[in-house]
Amino acid sequence: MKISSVTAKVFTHSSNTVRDSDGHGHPGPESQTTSALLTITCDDGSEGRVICRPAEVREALLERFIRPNLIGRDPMVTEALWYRIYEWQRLSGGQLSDRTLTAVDLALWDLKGKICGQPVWKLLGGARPKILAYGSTMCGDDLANGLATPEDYARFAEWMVKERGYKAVKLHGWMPPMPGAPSPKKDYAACAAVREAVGPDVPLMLDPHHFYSRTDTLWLARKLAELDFRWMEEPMEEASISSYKWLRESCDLNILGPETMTGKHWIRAEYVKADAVDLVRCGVWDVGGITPSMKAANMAESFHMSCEMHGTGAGNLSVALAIHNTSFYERGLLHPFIDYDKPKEYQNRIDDEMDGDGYVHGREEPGLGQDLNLDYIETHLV
Ligand code: XYH
Ligand code: MG
Repeated sequence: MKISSVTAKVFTHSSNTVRDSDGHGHPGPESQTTSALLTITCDDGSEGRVICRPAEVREALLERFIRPNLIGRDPMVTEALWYRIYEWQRLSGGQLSDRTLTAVDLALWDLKGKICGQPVWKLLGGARPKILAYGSTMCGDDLANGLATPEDYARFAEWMVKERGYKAVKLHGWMPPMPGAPSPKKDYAACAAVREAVGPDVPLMLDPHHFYSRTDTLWLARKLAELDFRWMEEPMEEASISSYKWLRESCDLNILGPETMTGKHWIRAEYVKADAVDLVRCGVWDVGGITPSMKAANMAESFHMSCEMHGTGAGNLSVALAIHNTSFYERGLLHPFIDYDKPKEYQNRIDDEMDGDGYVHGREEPGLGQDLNLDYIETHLV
């Protein structure tokens, strides 16, 4: 069996999320946007698929960097295929991004699952058939009854826990360009209001402004420790490993990371070696796919550390179900104005349906577990 084609189809669909100038998502008026369906096909007709951003799989990238490494190759050798493409990143002039590598790796794992007749989470080892999710809020905003005040956060967290069944909650604080952001004191006020609303036993986490100073970060970390928060992530530029080592040694709060720092599983090993974090952070779209995510997670396990997956979707869920050393699946981003459980037009089902007890289950269908509406995609091509 050999890989015979690699194609990307761009299609339109509606969205109710807008991005602010810093890239953070917020609720917005329904608008049209585009996504891409990457498909890797074998000579026996097997297909691996993933939804991604059009720019990540534009034709020039596929032709120059992806097809030369995949066409004619055995689809089962995901480790070899990942490495070949990864090594071409170095001299790609920055064109071959980790996100492009991720899209290819996820489509290859979907393909492997289809060929083997198994869900990817089981092929990876299947540590658990279901996992508790935490509700991960959108960043703060200035929308009336949205996430504009500490009381808004408290009310939404109470709904998440008491009505929707989440067993943990993570706040994204207010970030620029929101008025009054960044503000450690505002972040703390939201966290204190949420702790008051949900009680002392619900695990809470904070993902604040990502460019605080050491002193602002330490003040916030110490206040969150008083509220018995489970972790704080990415409060400072992650290129400064020594700042995270200093923070960890200066406070009692668990520090999670790195999330967005380049370097795949290698940089996560350096963070652990430097004693710069208490919990490792990894997301398939941050490190180049499932293949490197498993390496990061297994490294963390060797140090008895948790590896908490960043972001939602079938790829992150597959890894979270596959490994022992993780506690929650990040489900979101959530907002009072958005029905997260409603499938997008190109989905028959969302990737991460959650039951009333707060669990997201691994699916038994072969592949990543995406349930795509291919007819919709074919009839809405750009
Ligand atoms: O919008 O800055 C942000 C969030 O931090 C986003 O990057 C992401 O959802 C995240 O960090 N989740 O943990
Ligand atoms: Mg984060």
